[in-house]
Amino acid sequence: MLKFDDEFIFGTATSSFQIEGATYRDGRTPSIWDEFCKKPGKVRNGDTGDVACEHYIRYEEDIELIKELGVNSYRFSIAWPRIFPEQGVFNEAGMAFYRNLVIGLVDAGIKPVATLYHWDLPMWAYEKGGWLNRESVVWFLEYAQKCFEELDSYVDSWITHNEPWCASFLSYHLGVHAPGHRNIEEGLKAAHYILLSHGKVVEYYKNQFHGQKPIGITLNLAPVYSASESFEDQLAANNKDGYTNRWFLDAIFKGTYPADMVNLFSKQVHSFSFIEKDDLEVISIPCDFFGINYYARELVEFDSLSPTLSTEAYSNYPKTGMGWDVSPKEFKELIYRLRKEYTELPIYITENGAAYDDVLLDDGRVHDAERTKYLEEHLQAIHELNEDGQRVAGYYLWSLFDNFEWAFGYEKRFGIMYVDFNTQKRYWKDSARRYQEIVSKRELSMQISVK
Ligand code: IFM
Repeated sequence: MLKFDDEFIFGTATSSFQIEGATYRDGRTPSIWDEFCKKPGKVRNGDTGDVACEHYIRYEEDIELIKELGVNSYRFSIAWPRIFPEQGVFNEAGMAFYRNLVIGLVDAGIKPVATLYHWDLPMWAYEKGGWLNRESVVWFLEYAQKCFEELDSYVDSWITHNEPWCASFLSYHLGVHAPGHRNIEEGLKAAHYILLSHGKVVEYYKNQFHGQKPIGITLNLAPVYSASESFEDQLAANNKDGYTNRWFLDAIFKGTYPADMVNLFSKQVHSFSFIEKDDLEVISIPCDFFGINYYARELVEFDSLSPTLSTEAYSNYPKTGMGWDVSPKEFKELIYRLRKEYTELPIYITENGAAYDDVLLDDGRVHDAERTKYLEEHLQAIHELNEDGQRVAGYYLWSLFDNFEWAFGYEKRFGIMYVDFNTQKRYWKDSARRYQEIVSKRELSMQISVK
């Protein structure tokens, strides 16, 4: 019987663009994702966020669902273009939605965790250079200040950025996410300004706003392993780790960028002058907790043609519907490493979950045994980590609903609630029932059968 103590937070997570829909309601203006969706070939099936899960109009019934699930906390994100549809123009109607949401959550006994940026950069900001313009730090601070002013009394904790790696490298270097640029120097610049905006916001919140709620950042981390013990494959693993993990971890926890990666990037980057004196001091300002989104390990081998000299290697692990390795053991190794090399802060797993090809049966059931197993295995890993004193303070299952999975559109289903996108009806998958059971008993007994 694996028991979770009373302080452990069980939660579930979503993000604004992925579930809200109503992209033109109440004064919202387009984000980079609205525009990206319109570009042929960028998002599967030409899917858009226009309707998504209609959470913007169904949020009250969704709060009921979260309440029935029984979790302690709900993590959501705020859509910047709803709050500032134009530069410097505050939109009360957009803010009212989030105020109603957090009040509804608090009334239902659910702790709201608000993420300020989960990738829906307003188009007006993009048109002024987006995250490649150092001014973006000022725009983001202005937006954050307004969110603190309006919502701080209801919100339980704040997350500045979700997965800066995706918002920078995946978006400005690899071109997979909006705005779809392919330039390594831009990737580094965007990462730097995003991290700087994080630091500035935390500094403001703690020193000027005197906010009392915990504030932190969420990184997506993937422990990287070498496909063989060859010198070349190990070099590949080192570089991939630098690109995915250390570039962000070192900046946030050590106030520096890893020298080996600066050397590697300098082959293609003409100038690092965008990194100004004192920036890294701001970026590494102490936070109150550290958020980690964990999905899978990475196995790599040498590839002389890649900028990091690495490419994905064949792995015989079981896979999720994204083709990602199911790897709870490596998740534990990641946490041990973070404790050893980076931080003593409370760690929250702010996302963890899996996409599978779910089938909605005529009786309204979805038998997602693989997702249920994935959930159990990762919760078991957390339990083991905590038994060993690693202090993982909470777990947010990704995701509450099937939703807009970025470049994959609605094709990949991560939800524990199945969403029929034709009717917008939500159905409890078996994994949702299982999570409900675990949360209510605060224990994980592998013998408990799935209802
Ligand atoms: O859906 C995303 C989420 O927006 C950020 N973290 C990873 C999830 C699954 O890909």
